[in-house]
Amino acid sequence: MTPLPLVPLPASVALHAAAAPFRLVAGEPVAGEADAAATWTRIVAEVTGSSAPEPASAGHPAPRIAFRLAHGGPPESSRIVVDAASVDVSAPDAAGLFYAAHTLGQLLRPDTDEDPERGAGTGTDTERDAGGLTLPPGVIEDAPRFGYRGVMLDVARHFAPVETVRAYIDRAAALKFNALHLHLTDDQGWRLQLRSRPLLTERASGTAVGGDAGGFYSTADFRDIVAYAASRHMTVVPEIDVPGHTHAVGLAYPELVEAPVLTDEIRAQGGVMPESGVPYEGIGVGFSSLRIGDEAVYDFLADVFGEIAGLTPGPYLHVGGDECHGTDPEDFAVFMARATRIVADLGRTPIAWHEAGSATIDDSTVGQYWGFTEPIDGADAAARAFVANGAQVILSPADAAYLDMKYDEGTALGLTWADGPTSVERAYSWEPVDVVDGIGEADILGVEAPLWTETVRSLDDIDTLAFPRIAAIAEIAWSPAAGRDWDSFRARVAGLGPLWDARGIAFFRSPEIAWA
Ligand code: TNX
Repeated sequence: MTPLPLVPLPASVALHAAAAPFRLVAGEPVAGEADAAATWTRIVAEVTGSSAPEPASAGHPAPRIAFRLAHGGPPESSRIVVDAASVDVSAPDAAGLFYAAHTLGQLLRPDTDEDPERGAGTGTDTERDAGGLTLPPGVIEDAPRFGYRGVMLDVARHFAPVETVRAYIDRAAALKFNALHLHLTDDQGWRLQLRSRPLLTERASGTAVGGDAGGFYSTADFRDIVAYAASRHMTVVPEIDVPGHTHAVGLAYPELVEAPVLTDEIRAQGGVMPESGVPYEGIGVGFSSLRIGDEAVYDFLADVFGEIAGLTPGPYLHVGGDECHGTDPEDFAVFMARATRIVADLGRTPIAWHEAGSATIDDSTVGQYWGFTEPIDGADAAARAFVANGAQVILSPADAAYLDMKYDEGTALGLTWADGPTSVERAYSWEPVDVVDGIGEADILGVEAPLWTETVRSLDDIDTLAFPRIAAIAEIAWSPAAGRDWDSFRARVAGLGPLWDARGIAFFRSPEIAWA
């Protein structure tokens, strides 16, 4: 039997196979929490392909579908009970109801009842099925494994307009991700307007990798993204990547940056050598640094992080700290200690890439591990340092969770540095507690799938690299470890093709999946 296309797999699914399904009726009213009811109405509209949700028509009896806030259960959890007569969803919070609505959305299927008496899919105006859709009867209980389930979008290598970010928020939230990490700055551009430092976007946002057009978010745009994310139960994690990845800062404030250091990696690329004061359009890393011994740099950080803290209510501010190949380790340690303390003093929790574990960072700093699923080069020791401080880690193993890797050698988009291409199976087949020795369940804040955009120029490009691997990471972040299985996953994700098509997602029809 074809399994239900549920991804991420809920904690428990008990279907009543022999019982009659619930048959949706177009425009029928939905009771309960308004936000979840609106989410549900929007999902039904997407699946039926109607541009606007059907208005509730007169003549309906009492609502048969309810989204209720009810005590009990961990945050974001829910209970769904479907029978022929009703759909009852209860949860302790609005996020739980929201995720349950998306679970139900994955379960909507065409009514296959051939009974001419019922006239499935046809009928009169008031009693017409909503596109002839049904929900299978049963009980689904759900709760997330990890509290932090992130996606990262690099808007520095290529800028993504607000509409694209909104679309990615919708896509990720539907898979129960609750954090959007925005990589807002890098060598190629500074993408967030700040009143305290206006030259950053005036002088350092105009271009992107390959000389493509740049762009930036006005503070109003950024607030819009934060609010839109909140409406989808996602928190925005802004990243200002320092002290490396800061060539663009030098276009605005040359006195704050060192001259580019030509690392072997940059030299090996040939051609695109970074030059002080000239926008960088290549994809090399590790050549730039803020001037670590200069007090003006810390005034800059206080301005930047202080202003961003005022623009976003989320608990986290990401300070970067990756790939400072040209920086002396002691200087790096001094810098990361001060940068994380500036964020902690703002009342926020700093996040840093795992390299910062080597420094005496603020104890509250969360580490983001981007080493491999089998750690090399001491990345595991760096990650353990955050836990030794009493903090947690976010796992983003590059050879599994990086959505910007090619699927196979033939993929047009993407990179291959993380131990070659990343198949869907590889993206799925890793277990968080098995990555770093000494880092167990309680030490893991969550899991994040970064999408770096050196090769990514559009929403279609994002879709092609992210889908279906983003669904694999969603399941690792959400579902109980015990129920996870590659063959089960590939069979379930196959059934999501029609829903993704209905949403306009340009997913990669990976040959690893027998698409419906
Ligand atoms: C490594 S992983 C980076 C990024 C690149 C990415 C490309 C990490 C913290 N830094 O600067 O964009 O590889 O896959």
